[in-house]
Amino acid sequence: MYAHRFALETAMAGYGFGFERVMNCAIGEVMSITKPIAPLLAELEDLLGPVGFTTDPHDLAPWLTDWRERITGSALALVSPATVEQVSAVVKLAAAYAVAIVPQGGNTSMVAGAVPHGRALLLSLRRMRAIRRLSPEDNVTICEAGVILSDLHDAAAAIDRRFPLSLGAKGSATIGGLISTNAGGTQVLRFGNMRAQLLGIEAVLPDGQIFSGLAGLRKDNRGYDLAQLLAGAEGTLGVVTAAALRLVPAFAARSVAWVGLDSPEHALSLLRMLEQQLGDAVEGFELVPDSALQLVLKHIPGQRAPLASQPAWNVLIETTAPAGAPDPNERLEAALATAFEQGLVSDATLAANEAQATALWTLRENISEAERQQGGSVKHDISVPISQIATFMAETGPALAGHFGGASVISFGHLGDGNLHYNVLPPEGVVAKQWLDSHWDVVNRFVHDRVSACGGSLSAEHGIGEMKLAEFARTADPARLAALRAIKAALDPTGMMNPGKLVPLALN
Ligand code: 2HG
Ligand code: ZN
Repeated sequence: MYAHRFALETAMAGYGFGFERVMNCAIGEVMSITKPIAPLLAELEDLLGPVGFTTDPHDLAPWLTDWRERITGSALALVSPATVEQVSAVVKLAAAYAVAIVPQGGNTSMVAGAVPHGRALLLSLRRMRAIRRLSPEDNVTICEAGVILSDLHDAAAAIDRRFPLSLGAKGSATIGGLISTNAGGTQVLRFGNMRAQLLGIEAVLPDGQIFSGLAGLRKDNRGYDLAQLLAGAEGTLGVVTAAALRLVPAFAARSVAWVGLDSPEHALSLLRMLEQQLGDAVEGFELVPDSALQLVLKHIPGQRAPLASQPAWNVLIETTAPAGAPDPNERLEAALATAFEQGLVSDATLAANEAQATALWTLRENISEAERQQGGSVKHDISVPISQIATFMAETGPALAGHFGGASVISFGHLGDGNLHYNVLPPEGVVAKQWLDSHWDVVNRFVHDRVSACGGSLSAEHGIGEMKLAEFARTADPARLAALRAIKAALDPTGMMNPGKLVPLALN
């Protein structure tokens, strides 16, 4: 679909897999010239064996297209090392043969952050799935990069702890991918994003060295923080192989409510009121417009609307309580009753048990999937100062509809973080795919310009990947871009790590 803009490859056929010239334009340097590929593949096969190495197109195919099915790439091979030493050996071999490395976890990126192109090895971390340590004394876990998020949730629960980050893709997203994108999700309000959970990292740097920082120290001021540098780096500075992550106490009880209201302004007032009354018991506060709920009810089997009244806006609220604290249901119910009297809330239901609580979260967590089944959208993952959200929404939606012939917006998500998924759907009656292809860039620019005018960000939690690279380059402060490029060039001078993602090409 998209031409690959960053790796120029000139095949010089005739020698086994051919000679290729690779220019990594992401940092504007020639990575290397002319090396045959066949001996590299033979060495990788020797190193990793049949379980860890394949060039079979059927094995590669599922991992070459991004989750949104907009970009399909290619790779020389899929390599799946089982240890950090093997990752290091793979990186050294790739460097010696001037081949790029594209690390991949669950392939759930919303911005095509892990699609390889051309002369690249797709490096899957999915075989590195050990939870090396779970310590209730330290409140720390050491997890390998391929651990699936929901498996970590289960493991922490077994020792009466919690890993306090969750999101819709928890059944397939991996710890390495979550770190590499500095993922957010639905508990950032109380616990912060992935960077806030990170106490240390093990990673293979572009020269093949293994950096091991897994002591799980809560304080460590030895200069630049490599763990935080690799978090959100999208695999462009090295391969995250394991991490030390913080755990928090398990809660004794939770209360989950689905609340109907008239406007995002009311939702924000409700959040501030709940924070006053319930403090940091408020863990989740997710904005869901009726349009998003209707898509979920249409496309996801077995769902039903939580409220009979069909309000224009909803919020999903979760509060928790530790052992011995007052019943969170009673506290939330009382707070919502006050909100009702104040005219902030029009309708509400509280989950009566865990099954109902899970059913309410299922509605929220399936918005992306429902939108995908509807035919997709031009997605935006924006953040603006919280106080400007309501105005931003009130002005941008009608302006978009006017400008783009009835295009509509589904705007949902993490209101308390100032982070909206501001997704633009094609007008009624057009062929969705055609409309999306022809309007993608112009709709992006329209929305991002308004976000920039508010001092906001075009990527709150999904990263830049390949899909947002051009817009990032267009809108970013030159000083930010210069620093990004300098860091990239210092740690990965040949540009072999996930080229064409995150770091825009310098135009001289
Ligand atoms: C969510 O909050 C995810 O559900 C996905 O970040 C957002 O699909 C989206 O736009
Ligand atoms: Zn989100």
